[in-house]
Amino acid sequence: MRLDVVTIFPEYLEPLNVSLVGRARSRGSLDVRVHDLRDWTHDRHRTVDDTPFGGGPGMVMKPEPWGEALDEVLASGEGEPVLVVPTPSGRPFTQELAVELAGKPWLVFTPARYEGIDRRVVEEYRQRCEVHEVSIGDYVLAGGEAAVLVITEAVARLLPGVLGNAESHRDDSFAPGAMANLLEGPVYTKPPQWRGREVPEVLLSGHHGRIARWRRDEALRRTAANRPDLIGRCAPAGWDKHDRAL
Ligand code: 6GU
Repeated sequence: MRLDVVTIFPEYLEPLNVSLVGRARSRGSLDVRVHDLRDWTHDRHRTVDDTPFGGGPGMVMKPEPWGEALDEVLASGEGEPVLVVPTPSGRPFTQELAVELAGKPWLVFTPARYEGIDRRVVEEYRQRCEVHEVSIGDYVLAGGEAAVLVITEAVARLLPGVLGNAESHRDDSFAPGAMANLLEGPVYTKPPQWRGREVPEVLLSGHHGRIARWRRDEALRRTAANRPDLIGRCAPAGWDKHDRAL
């Protein structure tokens, strides 16, 4: 998969050299290219923003540098690019959208600063390619770069060969399947006793059916406590059959 990021803070994307995404890059599963938006300005001050028409606070990113940058980036590869525009006004980023984006060959991110990008830019590129305006949650960041890191990590770990164990996203919270819409429960490793605290006995029992049932109960408890909004989206019908199969 190819990823392009156009930003006025290229150094903000340094974490893409680290950990899972960094490894995916050095192994060749990911081709990441970070571009400085100011390379497509032509004035002495490399201006990327201006005051909003209609008045109001803050500044708006000018359309011309974005247009020149995206024209050049989109022309630099073959295949269908998908534009991902991080914005607090976008559609919520979910695991479902992560899975959808992980199936695309080429993502182009346009993280903005200030009050956002002149609206005509999204309108222009909607006519040329698939565009997703995406928000990572109900809070406001100073810019979209952190959102690009979030989305990239969620997508990269779904790519074939990027996670060590292909099974490790089967049980993810929000993954489809029997446990869909339940948060993951607690996990334990050795030693079996630590500071007087025991690992729940059922996990040492070797009884896969009982373990599956216990994990589901814990997952339900956590979901009810932390995300009561998800409980209504659970499908309990398949649960017992799922447990007995294990
Ligand atoms: Cl994608 N951008 C900004 N600036 N703030 C956000 C966001 C994105 N998602 C949630 N808040």
